[in-house]
This record gives sequence, C-alpha cells and structure tokens, in this order.
Amino acid sequence: MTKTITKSTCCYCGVGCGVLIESDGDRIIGIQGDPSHPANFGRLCTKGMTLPATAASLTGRALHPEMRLTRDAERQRIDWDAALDTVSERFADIIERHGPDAVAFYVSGQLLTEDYYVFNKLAKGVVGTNNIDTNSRLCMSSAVTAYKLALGADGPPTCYEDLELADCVLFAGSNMAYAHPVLFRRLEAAKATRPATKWIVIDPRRTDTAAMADLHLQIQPGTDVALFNGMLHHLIWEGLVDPAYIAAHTAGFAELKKLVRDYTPKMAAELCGIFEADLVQAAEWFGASGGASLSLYCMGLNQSAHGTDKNLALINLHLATGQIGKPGAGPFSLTGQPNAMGGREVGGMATMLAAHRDIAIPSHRAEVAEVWGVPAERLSNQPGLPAVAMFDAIRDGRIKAVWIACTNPAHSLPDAGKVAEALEMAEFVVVQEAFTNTDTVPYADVLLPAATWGEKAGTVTNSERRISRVRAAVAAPGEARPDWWIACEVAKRIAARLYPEDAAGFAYVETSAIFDEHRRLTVGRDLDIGGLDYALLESHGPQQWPLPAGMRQGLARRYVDCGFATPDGRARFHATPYKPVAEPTNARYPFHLLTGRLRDQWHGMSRTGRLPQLFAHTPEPSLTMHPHDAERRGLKAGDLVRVASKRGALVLPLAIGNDVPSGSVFAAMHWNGQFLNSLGVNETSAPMVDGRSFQPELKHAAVRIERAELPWRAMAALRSPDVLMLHAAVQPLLAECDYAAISLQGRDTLVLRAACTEAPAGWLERVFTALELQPGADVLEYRDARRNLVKRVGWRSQDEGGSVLAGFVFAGDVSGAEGLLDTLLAGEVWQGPRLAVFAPKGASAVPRDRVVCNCMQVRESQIAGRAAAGAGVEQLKAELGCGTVCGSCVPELKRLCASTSRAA
Ligand SMILES: Nc1nc2c(c(=O)[nH]1)N[C@H]1C(S)=C(S)[C@@H](COP(=O)(O)OP(=O)(O)OC[C@H]3O[C@@H](n4cnc5c(=O)[nH]c(N)nc54)[C@H](O)[C@@H]3O)O[C@H]1N2
Ligand SMILES: Nc1nc2c(c(=O)[nH]1)N[C@H]1C(S)=C(S)[C@@H](COP(=O)(O)OP(=O)(O)OC[C@H]3O[C@@H](n4cnc5c(=O)[nH]c(N)nc54)[C@H](O)[C@@H]3O)O[C@H]1N2
Ligand code: SF4
Ligand SMILES: [Mo]
Repeated sequence: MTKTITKSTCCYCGVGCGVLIESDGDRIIGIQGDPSHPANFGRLCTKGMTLPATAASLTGRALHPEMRLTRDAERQRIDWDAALDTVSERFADIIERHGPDAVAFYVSGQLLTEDYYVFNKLAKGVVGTNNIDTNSRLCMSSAVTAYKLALGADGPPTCYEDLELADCVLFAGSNMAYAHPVLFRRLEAAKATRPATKWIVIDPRRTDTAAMADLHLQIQPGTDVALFNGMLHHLIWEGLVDPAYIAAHTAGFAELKKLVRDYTPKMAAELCGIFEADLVQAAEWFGASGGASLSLYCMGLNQSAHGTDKNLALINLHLATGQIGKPGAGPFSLTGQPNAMGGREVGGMATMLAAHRDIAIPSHRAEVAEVWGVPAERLSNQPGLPAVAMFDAIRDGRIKAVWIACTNPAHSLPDAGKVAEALEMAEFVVVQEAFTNTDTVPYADVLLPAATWGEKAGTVTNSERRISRVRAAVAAPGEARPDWWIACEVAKRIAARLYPEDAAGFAYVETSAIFDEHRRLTVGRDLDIGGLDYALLESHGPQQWPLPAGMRQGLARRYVDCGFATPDGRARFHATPYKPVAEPTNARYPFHLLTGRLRDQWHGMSRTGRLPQLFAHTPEPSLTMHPHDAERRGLKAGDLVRVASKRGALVLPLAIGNDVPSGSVFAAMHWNGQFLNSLGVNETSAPMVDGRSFQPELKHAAVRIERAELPWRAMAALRSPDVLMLHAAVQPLLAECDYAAISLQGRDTLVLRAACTEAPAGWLERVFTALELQPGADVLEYRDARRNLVKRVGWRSQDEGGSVLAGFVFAGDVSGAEGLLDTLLAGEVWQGPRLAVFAPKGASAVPRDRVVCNCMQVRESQIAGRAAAGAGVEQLKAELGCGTVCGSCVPELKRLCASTSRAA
C-alpha cells in the first residue's frame, strides 16, 4: 500500500497547528508538523504528535447508531434511517406540542465551521429557536462580550507575528506553556533573540509559564480587575498614558479616570496580595514609551462571574497607552478550542446570529432569513438560553429534548450533579459522539456516531483569525458520519414535516457548498470573507479574516487605522470596579479551589486518555495544597482528602506543592467518571455566571478539605494487549468505591487504586473477572481472612523462556504493591521463587519517577541528577535529548534546573 500525505489541522487547541497526516489506505500511521503552516512552521506539541496513536484502535469508538427503546432499556444498534427518523420525529413532536423553545442544541467549539453552520441553521432557521449554545460559553464568551463592548466587534485585533515583535508580554490567567505550547515555543525563541523583552505573568499559581517570567504577580484569585485598575492609576499619574490617542480614538476616559483614582498602587496591591513595587514595575514595563505591549489572556480572566470586567479592565490598559493596532501590541485573547472562533463567526450561540449579527435587530434577522430561504418571522427575536441556564431549563422541564454534539457536559459544566439530574429528567436526549466512553453517553436515548479528526473535512479558525482546511486522510470507521451530514439529514426531515413549503435548504453534497453559503452571510460585515473560498485555501494556504472580495490576502492586524467597529469609530473605555469572586471563602469553606489544565491531557480525556504515554507526565489525579496548609492540618502527600463545596464533594489524593498559594488548592479539570469514582472537580464547582457574558465561574469555588478516613485499600494492575478494552471492563467498578482511580502507565498497563471504609461486597471478585486473574497455573493467591487480606498475582510465560508479571490485585494491605508495579512496568523476567512476591518489600511507596520529556522518554530523576551536577537546559538537551523534539517540557526543564541550583 502506498503512503499518502494529507494536509490538515490539529484538532486540539486554538493555536491551530498545520499537520501532515501520513496514512496507508484506511489507517493513519504518522504525523508531522506542516512546515508551511504559518501557525506552527512545522512544530507540534505532545498532544499533536500523539494523534495517530489515539486513532490507532477502534476500541471505544462509536461505530453505529444506537437507540433505547424504553427509558430503562439498554441501547440497541439501529440503522441510520431509523435513527434519523426517530430524532426528527421526536423533535418535531415536541416542537408541535410545546413550541420551538422546548428543544435545545448544545454543541461545541470543536465542531468544524461547516458543522456549526448547519446546526445553527437547523435551530434558528428550521426549528425557530435560539436555544443553541455551546461549550464556548464556558470558554470564550467573556472575551467576546468585552471585545464587542470595547472595540465594537468580536475577535482579536492581533496576529501571531506580534509574539515575535512585542517588547512586553503580559500573560493574564494563561498557562500558555501547557495550554498553547507551540505559541509558547515561538515566544521562547523570540525571547532568546531579544532578551530585553519583559514577561509578566498574572496567575495565583506558580505555573511553568510563571516560572519563566521576569515578573510573576501571584495575585489572590479573582483580583485581576483591582490589579489592572491599580496599574492604570500608576500609568495615568506618572504620565505614561497616551493623551493624544485617548482624545482622538476613544470615549469614556473621564469616567474611568474618576474610578481608578481610588485604586492607588498601594490599595490595589493590598487587594491582590502582592508587593506594591511589583505592581508598579508591571505598569512601567507595560507603559514604557516606544515599546510594544502585548497581552495574552485566557481562562484565568474569562471563567469568572466578572469575566467581562476582567477583560474590559485589561483592554482599558491597551487603549489608554495606545498599545493596539500596531505591530507587537494589543489585547490578544487566546482561543481554547480549535474552532471556538469559527463558532462565533457562524453565530452558533444562543445570544448571536450568523456573521456577528444581533438577534434583536430586525434587519439582521431578515438578512439571515433571506440567505436561508425562510420567512424572517421564523427567526426568533428572543435570545436563547446560554449553557448553564439551558441545563437548568432541562432540569425543570421547560426544555424537553436536547441534542448534544461534540461536547461532554456531564463532565465539563459546573455543578455536575445538577447537570446529571437534568439529563435524567429530559424526555429525549441525543448524543452525537465519536467515542462511546464519555460521561454524557450513558444518558443518550439515541447515540449518533460521528466521524472525527482524520476522517472529516471542513475548516477551522484559530486564535489569530486564520482559517485553515481540515481534510480527511482516511474513511470514517463503521457507520460513523460527519457532523454536518447528520445535522443536515435531520434538518431535512424536520423541515419536511413542519414546513414542507420551504425550499430544500440542506441539500449540500460537500462542505465547500456550506462554506460558500457561510461566506455569503459575512459580506459587508467586520469579518467579511467574501474573497475566500476552498480554492484560495488550496492555492494560497490558510488565510486570516477579514478577506473581502478583491483581496488576495487577509488582514493581519485590525484597527491599524485606529478606526474601531463602533458607530462613531471610537473605542470605548469601561469603568470597571473590582468585585470579589462569586463565592468567597468562609469559616466553613476556607479554601479557594482553582481548576485548570494539565500539559498532556485534553478535557474529558476521550482521546488523550487512550494513551498510556500521555499519563506519564501526571499519572494520577490530585489536589495540590501549599506545604504550610498541609502541615497545619497534619496532612501529607498521598493522603486521601475529601474536597467539598456547598454543591458536592469528591475524594482526591493530596499533592503538596509551592506552586499554589497558601489558602488556595488546585485540581486539574480533566479527571472524570471514566477514570474516577466521581464526575470530577465540577461536582464542586460553582454555577454562578457573568451577568453579561453568561460564562460560569469555573475557576473558583469555596471548598472544605478534610482527611478521608478510608482504611480499606486496594490496588490492581494488569498489562494488556488491548488496554482500552481492559479499561472498559474496569471502569464500571469505580462507582462502588469511596475513592477509585484508573491510570494507564508504561506501554500497556492499567493501574487501579481504590479506597473504602470497608470492602464493597463482591467487588474483589468483579475485579478478578475484569482483569481475567482467575485461579490457574500462572496465578498465585494469598489470603488472610483474619486480617481481611487478599493478594493475587499472575504471571505470563514468555516464548523465549521464563515468565514475567502479568498483573496483580492487592486488597486490605497494599504495602509492597507500588514496588510490584515497578516490577510489572519494567517487564523483566521473574527471578527466584514466585512466593517471594508476597513478602512485603520496603515501607511506603516512593513516588514514581515521572516522565518529563514524553518524546525522548526522559525521567525526572535523570534530569535532576544532571541538574545537580550543574547542567543547564542546553546541556540537558545535548546529553539526554529531552526538550529537543516537541519542546513541551522545556519550561519544566528550566524550572527543574533553577530549583536544583537553588537547593544547591
Ligand atoms: N494541554 C491542554 N491544552 C489545552 C486544553 C486542554 O484541555 N489541555 N484545552 C484548551 C482550551 S478549550 C482552553 S479554554 C485553554 C485554556 O488555557 P488556559 O486558560 O491557559 O489554562 P487553564 O489551566 O484552564 O487556566 C489558566 C490559569 O488561570 C489561572 N487562574 C485561576 N484563577 C485565576 C484568576 O483569578 N486570575 C488569574 N489571572 N489567573 C487565574 C490558573 O491558575 C491557571 O494556571 O487551553 C486549551 N489548551
Ligand atoms: N472546572 C472546570 N471546568 C471546565 C473548565 C475548567 O477550566 N475548569 N474548562 C471549560 C472549557 S474552557 C471547555 S472548552 C470545556 C470543554 O469541555 P467538553 O466540551 O466537554 O470537552 P471535550 O472532552 O473536549 O468534549 C468533546 C467531545 O467531543 C467528542 N468528539 C471528538 N471529535 C468529535 C467529532 O468530530 N464529532 C463529535 N460529534 N464528537 C467528537 C470527544 O470524544 C469528546 O467527548 O470544559 C469546561 N469545563
Ligand atoms: S499546540 Fe499542540 S495541541 Fe495545540 S494545535 Fe498545536 S499541536 Fe495541536
Ligand atoms: Mo475552552
């Protein structure tokens, strides 16, 4: 079979790296960064590099439609016609009985623009409801709202080249080293050539991004607005603002000036819990005349009940200093998902219409209706329900049916317990997914199998407004279909029943036809792409918007002529008083819970959680606490703790680290019901939303932390040729425990850790069955009924002679189990008598040696050893090879070198 190379785009983050997919017939066999793509110029991070491996197995893929015949029955396989008919009939029935607002669509910034476009047209143009919202509500909506309020239109004014041109880079609530790694590589390279560039990081945690900064402002959670107001105060009173720019191109400065008069650097620094001198330093670097200042911001600003204010207060700094619309400068909101921007373009949200139009403006509705060929009255003039309110409405029965596509709300929405209730309550739930093992799939009455990355075609828009092609390298497996196709098929059927007189608006045969319709709607708008089609993307590569007809290239920077998208062309200042987090800590809930991302996992882990190697950097879930707080509570690393908020609780192992400030704790957002005995950290998180963007405060909740007294412990591990099948067998056992977690390790090993007040009845037997560790020649068991101990160990004989450990279960007493796991992972031939396996080895578990560099498989101990001998990053690269392939670990290498030299 000949190898084929297909140009496409990475399906993970908003950097939007170009990739070259290598395939051989129906299999994806390799990947490379596309050297010609202007986002990454050939670079990829760990997640992008491992995409072929995540696609290697069909285990866990949704391969054919399924339907539940009665409420409590298991879903059964059905054919596409039956699935499409059922979905459209159930939706049409509910619409006829209860009106269009009784149904809802919950979609995703990971859909392609063409998918998004069709869903939006189906909801708004056929059903006649604006109840279509997306996970971008949890992600970008505060940034959108603030851009519109301040600059008159959505979308960043900046481009990636500005990363190389900035003299001062302000990272606000962004852990770019983990979340946008390839852009971070570009910044590192820029700083290496221009070392005078200043980096300021604003983050309550000392992240790998913060560790690289010239100045880390470790503010109290949620105090960003106070900080920005204090910085502005200093800039104004030290004459570092640009009065000519303010006078010519802005409005509203007087009111803002009045407000920030009160925010003296001293007062602001106190609110933020930082040194006044650091605040002043940050302001001076930002305002330094002559230089260019760039802000890069993400969820630390957006995911807040005052997210719009946080964004506006930062944009105020740019407008006051004229740091916008010129090379190297501007407020640059980093998009999280690969196509959150495309979703905004097609207006695929409850509060907007296609091409940045407004629901409330009759002429906007009429323009959209005309292109769609439907009567203007069909388009509702009432905004739909944004994500959190949508699930509230499902829970209280106002919304009867919901269609969820390409997102996993049971895991990712705040107050997960309530979301689960909503999904239980709904009359009819459709889930359109590529994988079957997510926390939302169990609620599906109908499961529609979606084609995914490598199998589908369309376009995405990255953080710098650049539209890239996504192309299929292989055919979709089984009966999986592209999202746009599924939405079109249902739309045709619903339209045929509700409005048979309508022109057939969903007869697309290819995605290019959808794209052409979408770009027609953009003509004359701020994001005009009238001049862009698939042919131009083919011949000239990815393009930025706007790109109106007659132009051959998009616009790199907006507002260079200082004309903003407001009616009078002036940008708006907004007076933003500081407000504390929505749920302050108190005596009952004394800790502030921060949430965020890990380097090598993606959200609900449906893809990254398939690969043992992506667990190597952070093998287990944890709650990180400052050493002083832990000491005061008599807690130590590895203890199980119960994290509880007013809404819910979960148990996590404690990690101790200086990276969180005292009074705050941190947990990653990724772990979920597929890997834990709970839905994850969103069991505790807060549903309060920003009043203008409706984005929930996912970053902050007040919690209580107590030791979880769970004396009965178990640990099991097994090597398996199909670790995903094994995962599917073990996952149902998690729920019975007070704590349980699955991790994939080594090349092919599943590890299960569990803790309970007492052994759940029959549970061990079920573990033995799942692990296929049944009594036999190669299985040895030790039982001590009095001490309630059970240990079972299995070996596998090797063709070349001897045997290796195959797996084990230790219950009641897990001492020695961690050492045994090392032996299992090492895969060495078993020496000596088998019985020796039960002799307790060593006392407590030493923390496993983490793999820091995933590409070259270099471990922390190797790095620490060389660093202790005085090696710096360049030497580590030369000697160990770490950091030389994708570079995702370079910030950590720097941090390890710095901390080792400090210790020495
Ligand atoms: N590896 C990986 N990369 C990803 C993703 C992934 O799942 N995994 N997801 C993608 C998506 S969709 C998104 S949205 C982005 C998110 O990218 P980021 O926003 O950069 O990542 P997070 O870790 O969610 O949050 C960033 C930081 O905000 C800090 N923070 C918390 N509260 C505050 C506060 O009050 N003020 C300030 N200034 N900071 C605060 C946290 O400590 C955290 O370090 O990542 C994208 N990239
Ligand atoms: N506590 C806390 N919660 C958070 C956050 C946080 O920082 N803290 N971050 C929030 C943010 S910014 C985001 S963006 C959300 C993300 O939350 P989700 O949207 O729930 O995250 P994913 O796991 O990426 O969900 C995407 C789903 O689509 C499926 N899929 C993959 N490809 C395709 C395809 O082509 N078609 C279809 N139909 N399905 C496909 C995947 O298997 C996966 O289950 O989480 C939010 N939740
Ligand atoms: S930075 Fe990594 S995850 Fe993001 S698009 Fe590039 S390769 Fe994909
Ligand atoms: Mo996101």
